Amino acid sequence: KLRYPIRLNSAESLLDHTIKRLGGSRPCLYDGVGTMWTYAQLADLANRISWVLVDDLGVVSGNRILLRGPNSPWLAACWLAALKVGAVAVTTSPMLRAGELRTCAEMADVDLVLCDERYVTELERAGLENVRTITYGTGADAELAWYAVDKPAEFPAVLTAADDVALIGFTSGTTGKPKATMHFHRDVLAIADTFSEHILKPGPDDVFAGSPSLAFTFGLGGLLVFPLRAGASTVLMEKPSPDELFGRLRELNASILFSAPTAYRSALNRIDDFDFSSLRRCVSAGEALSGQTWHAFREATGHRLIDGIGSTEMLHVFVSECDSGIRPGATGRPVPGYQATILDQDGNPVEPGTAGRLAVRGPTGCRYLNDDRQLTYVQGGWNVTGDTYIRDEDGYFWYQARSDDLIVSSGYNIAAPEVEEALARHADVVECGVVGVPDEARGAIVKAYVVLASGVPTTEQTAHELQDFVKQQIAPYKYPRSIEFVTELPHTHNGKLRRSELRRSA
Ligand code: 3SK
Repeated sequence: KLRYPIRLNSAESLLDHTIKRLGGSRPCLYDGVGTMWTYAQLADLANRISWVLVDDLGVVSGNRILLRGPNSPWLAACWLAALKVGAVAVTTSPMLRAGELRTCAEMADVDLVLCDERYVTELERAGLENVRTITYGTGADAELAWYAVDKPAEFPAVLTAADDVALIGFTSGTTGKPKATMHFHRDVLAIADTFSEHILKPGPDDVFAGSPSLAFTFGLGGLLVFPLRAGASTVLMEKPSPDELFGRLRELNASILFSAPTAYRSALNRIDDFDFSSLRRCVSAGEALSGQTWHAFREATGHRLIDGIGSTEMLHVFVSECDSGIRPGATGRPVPGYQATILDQDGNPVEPGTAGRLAVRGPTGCRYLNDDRQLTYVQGGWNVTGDTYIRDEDGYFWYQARSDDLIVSSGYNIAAPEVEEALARHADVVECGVVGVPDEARGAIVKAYVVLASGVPTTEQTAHELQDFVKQQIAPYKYPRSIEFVTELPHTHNGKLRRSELRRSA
């Protein structure tokens, strides 16, 4: 069982304690374009930002600071500073549009926004009232650098409690209304001391790399928390495509890679262009990894992909396996520190071999902010996920399907109703229904069935116009890659759309 002191500031543990242990001159963050930050340099910047937050911006413990920007050393420093001053870091995807940003800011009751200077337009469009925005980054106009320049390089971390909220992360709900999940300071360390410690087993010489955003807790753990906890270094590139990332692994000397099955599958098509020889660990999560992809990757590279399932609710991965413990096609067994079971519809455990809902408990757990869905997610002490699994006699967990209307496409969770809502705002759309359909490259893609207003041509041009329209309304990765025009949609007796029927005909 993990034990942490009652008073704990996770940013202090990750930064100051690592520096005490290993010294400040070790490499810490590489931005992928020429600048390497040592631990001392990152601490210096995070401390100066901490002073700005407290002295210039009046931040006090418990204030919520929304962070917006792509992966970068500045984003990492802002996140660490927010935690150091006892505030709550509210991480958001840089792809969010104005309406989505407004929803997140309102749900989290945000007091301040720290925004990458290149990402302010949508934030301005969001029109947040009584919320100050400070821009950060390396450009001449970025405000935070100006405030920080004459601040002290040391900042004594606020003595937060282990159970104080450190972080709010968002996850898309099945209704399209996002859910805000709260995580304590001890949770931040617990994900490193469970999955990372037992499955990745990192040391100071490891170099972490990957493409997930720090706004997704998968990326936050894999590209920031795990490396800092181990005194290792990490590469924070801005939105690298899989090809770009895989093409640079050797040059970056990357040893631990965080990616998704879609990217590993696409790498297999061009395997001779990539050099995976510096890697020690390849993590695959965010969507189901097939045994077929696992074997093909092993054959092509010699590496055993490490599959894992986690959730924003649980902060990171809770079922996984490594080395010779891996069974291709199975997600794995509960990570040490976690327990997992399969429950039937009434919440009772089922026998091995029977499909049911995966439920988990351990040092982290679901705490929704102000959301009734807490009552369905946590039942009898178990966190009941939205995934259907089978456990075999040996305790391995095998993924079967999503239990709800969430579409997992290239690792992105996309709520069907949210895409429907965006499409339905178009004047030519009378009605629409959105489902996920299997796709070899992406796991699934978003498909929309659309009833058009009379006289509107059912052409490719109309489909493109609708796709562009959706991209303007919500984060572009949510747009329907496939659109089929129909004359009517199936409904239940009380008028609800029958997505299950659309799924069957897809
Ligand atoms: O499996 C996932 O989707 C996930 C979500 C959050 C954090 C970590 C993971 C693997």
